[in-house]
Amino acid sequence: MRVPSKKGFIWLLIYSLIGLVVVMLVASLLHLKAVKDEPDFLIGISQPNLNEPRQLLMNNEIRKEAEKHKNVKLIFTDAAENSEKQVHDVQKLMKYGIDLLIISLNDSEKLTPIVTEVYKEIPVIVLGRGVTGYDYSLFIGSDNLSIGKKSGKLAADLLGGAPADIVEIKGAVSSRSVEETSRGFRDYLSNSPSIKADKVIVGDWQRDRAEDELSRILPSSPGVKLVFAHSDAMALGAYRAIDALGLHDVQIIGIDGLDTLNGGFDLVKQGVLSGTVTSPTGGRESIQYALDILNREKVIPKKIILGSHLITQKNAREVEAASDPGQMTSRMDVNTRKTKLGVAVVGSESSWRAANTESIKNAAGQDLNIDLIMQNAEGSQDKQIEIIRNFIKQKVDVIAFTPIVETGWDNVLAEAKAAGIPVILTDRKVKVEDDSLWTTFIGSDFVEEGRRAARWVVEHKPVAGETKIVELQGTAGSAPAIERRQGFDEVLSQNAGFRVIASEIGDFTTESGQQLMSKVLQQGTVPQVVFAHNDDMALGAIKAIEQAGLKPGKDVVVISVDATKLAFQAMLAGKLNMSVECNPLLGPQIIKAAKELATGKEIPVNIITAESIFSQETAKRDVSTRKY
Ligand code: GZL
Repeated sequence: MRVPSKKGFIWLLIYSLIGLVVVMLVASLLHLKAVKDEPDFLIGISQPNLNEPRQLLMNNEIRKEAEKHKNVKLIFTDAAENSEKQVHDVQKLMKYGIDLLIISLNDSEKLTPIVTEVYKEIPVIVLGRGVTGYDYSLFIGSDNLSIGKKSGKLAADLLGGAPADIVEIKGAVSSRSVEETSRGFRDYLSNSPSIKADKVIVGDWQRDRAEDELSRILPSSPGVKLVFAHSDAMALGAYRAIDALGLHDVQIIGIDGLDTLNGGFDLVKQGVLSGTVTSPTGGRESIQYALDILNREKVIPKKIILGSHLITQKNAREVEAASDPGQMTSRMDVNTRKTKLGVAVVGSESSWRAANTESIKNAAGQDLNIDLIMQNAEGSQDKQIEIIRNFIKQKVDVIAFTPIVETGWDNVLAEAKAAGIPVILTDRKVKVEDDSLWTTFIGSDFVEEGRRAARWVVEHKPVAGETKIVELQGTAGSAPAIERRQGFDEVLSQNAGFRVIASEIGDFTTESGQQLMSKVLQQGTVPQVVFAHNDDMALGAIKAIEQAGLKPGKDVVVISVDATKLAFQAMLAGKLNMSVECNPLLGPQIIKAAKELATGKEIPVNIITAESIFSQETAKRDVSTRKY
């Protein structure tokens, strides 16, 4: 082999060095890209205490879910039941530079200010006990009223109608979630006059405090046959007190149903508790949504309400088997066939409705694992029921529909349940005897929409004297009409100087808005404000106001709900003053929920969309961002 000349050797060395530099450069760029693609997220978790089993399990669920993601780091704090300390814990976490805060509040009122402050800088997920107001990214909790009702039913079933006194052990005083649980419990027991629940003690969520308080009152309360504790930890304390007093005819029920040693599930299997109602901690979901938020996923709900189930000595074993992943026989193998989703839409009603229907079609069309069957009820409940029955005959995997009105669904939903087909309520809720007839609700908080409308009127009071208001209601019996009116009246009743002089029933169409407003004006009354339950009726009212020779938006303030493009055009024209957002773009969440249900996965019982309000002042700025 010819030995390279000195000059040739030097060139060989130069080329080798260049090659080495290029390889190193590419490697570092790839590493940088990998690092860039996977930013590290630091998540702070602020716990009110760590002596409640529930909070400990919450942390374990958070850790377990976070371990699936290499780029997630966690910092936990424990406020030891002290609200001032929890405020300091949050401030300390902020100093560490966390990217997102997950907080379970020690006290809603005392912690709301710091949550509001933090929310101005980073996303905040509130777990379990809620804050007042809406200054947070996402709330994950349980339906306390429903849990209370389930507990009331459990108590009544266990007592079998025999006369009995009950001791209720509350978690805390003046906590909204505690009062909702207690209200649900007492609402149900109001059907059982032989049961008295006059004795109430407070256990501060602690086992030992519950034991001490109950030991104090039981000896002088011989009629007590059942103790209802707002947590299984306090229920265990109740058991220790009852056992120490040698009482054998007092039953105990709790809440949480944690599947841990001495958790409610375990205590029911041991026979210590007669039953409990599950209240999932939300720890797993908090990390899943935290990553959606940090990765800027497009659709983040405002509230996630997790389902709760009754655990008794009769069903504990089968519930355990059903919840064991090894036993879980998924309803279908999502990889082998598509999810057949039957959707019964309301029909043409408003521009909101059109956007809502389009959103579902688009989301289904973009998902290869969805086989969508969409049928139009043309505004008829009877037709909607007929469509649902057809879906049952076709053995669809999941049914989704917007109930045109709240009532009249018990039979057809019972048929769907009997056929083993989960039902998603989209946009509007139902009123049925048995809430297990539907699986999840995806939509808005209509009561809050009504409150927001009224708060705007109060803040923008058009006249010094009494403000006369005309309300144009949506379809009679529909959830949005009932609940928007409820929220509107609730806030107005807290403020003097406002009077609803007419509340007319429309049907969410432009025509009904115009007819109703004309009728009111022809009676000779000119209101200062018109509140229409949706934009379409507001646009109809605007036409009627103009026909009467008045200037909508000036002579008469007009506000509505939906915040559709038509509303923005009216606001830009100065004819509509404000519109409360009601987001129709539910398609992605509906498709996601349908696919999860089809595999037998449990999903939240309520998924509430995030919404705000839009006014004339900001319409020009916001109109370009609107998607419907
Ligand atoms: C609300 C929805 C209402 C809209 C109307 O979620 O049900 O029905 O506000 C629509 O525009 O017609």
